Amino acid sequence: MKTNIFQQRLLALKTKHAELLAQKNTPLFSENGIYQRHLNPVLTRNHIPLHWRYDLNASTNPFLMERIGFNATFNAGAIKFNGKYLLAVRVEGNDRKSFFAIAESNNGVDGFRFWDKPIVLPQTEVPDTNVYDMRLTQHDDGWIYGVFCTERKDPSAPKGDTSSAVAAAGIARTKDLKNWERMPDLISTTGQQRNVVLFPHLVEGKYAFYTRPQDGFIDTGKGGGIGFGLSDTIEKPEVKEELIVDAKTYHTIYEVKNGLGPAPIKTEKGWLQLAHGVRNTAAGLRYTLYVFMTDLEKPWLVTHKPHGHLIAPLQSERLGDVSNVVFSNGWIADDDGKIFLYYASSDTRLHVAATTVAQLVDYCLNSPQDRLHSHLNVETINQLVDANKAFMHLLD
Ligand code: M1P
Repeated sequence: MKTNIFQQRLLALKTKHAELLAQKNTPLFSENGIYQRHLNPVLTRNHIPLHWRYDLNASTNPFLMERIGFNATFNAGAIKFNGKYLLAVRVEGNDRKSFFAIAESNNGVDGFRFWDKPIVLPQTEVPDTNVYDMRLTQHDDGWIYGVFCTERKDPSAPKGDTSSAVAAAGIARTKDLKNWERMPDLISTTGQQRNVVLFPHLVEGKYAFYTRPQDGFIDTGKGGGIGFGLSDTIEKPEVKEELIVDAKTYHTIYEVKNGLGPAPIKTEKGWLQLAHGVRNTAAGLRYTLYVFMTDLEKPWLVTHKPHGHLIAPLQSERLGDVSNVVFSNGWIADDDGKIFLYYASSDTRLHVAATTVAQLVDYCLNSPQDRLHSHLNVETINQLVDANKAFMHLLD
């Protein structure tokens, strides 16, 4: 009887899992013409390998029940490696702990499969309680760096406070994405750090980091904004000074906070940068994604910044563990100019949007800026309306 249950469930689980992994993705019509969403998420918790979840021994698991449950697959770093599209996925267990696991696809839009085991991340002297949101950078020094958030309980929290935490930038490096060497956490003098990204080149002979200084674990306080700082070495990473590249600003989509997404993409016109902006609403925080461009020689100087968000949570993306959130820390630029932008929705599952370097550069160069006041933004709309007078027949 029990063997029967085991066998029936095994067949059903294998069939459903194989169907999910074989699911093809389709680009959707793009109303804005800037990027194409895709029909299916590229990764959900159901993509997680069965051998991570089930004890497959019929004598110790006669009902073939899940022994280890997983809650979400989201916020992934991304890199093209040996011709494959690889994601360093934030996998979150039912126990709330996140870890990293590599998933691989041949085409970047479907067929993502996790490697055999999650990444084994070496620890520093003070072990991480939780790790998340790894940004991958192929650095000129030959290493692939993963910079991520490491979170630990705040040692100065008063007795009974079981929530206060300290966030810092953890750093690990690899040559094959399988074996990782841990470096010390980044030292900075500007409080807590999440959303830290390593720039791919040395700047003034130093390792360059985009940072996100903030006073507390949740509150940005006086801090906030996307920062930029230099470290003499990567073996003892420390930024002593941080310039603010893109500040949080009143009545914008990044009023409460913002943070850089993946490492920037180099183009002839400048560095393409992807970031998230956060604003408050009666329904809680709303996270959207925006793009801007920085100077080629001075990657801390913003040269172009289209108004508002590029991607906001839409339809079913709006629902999940942390609703009304899109977040990205990974994109891949192919040699032919295609860009696959991986974004997670509501801290639950991972999607892909496809675009090109040419489209995002055009978007940055030719979209109006947010002039920070309604009446000025109306002026901008009316300038377009007036310029379009000669072309109105096209809409007949
Ligand atoms: O829940 C939304 C996001 O919140 C944090 O981002 P930030 O530090 O910018 O507020 C992170 O925990 C991120 O992983 C999460 O998606």
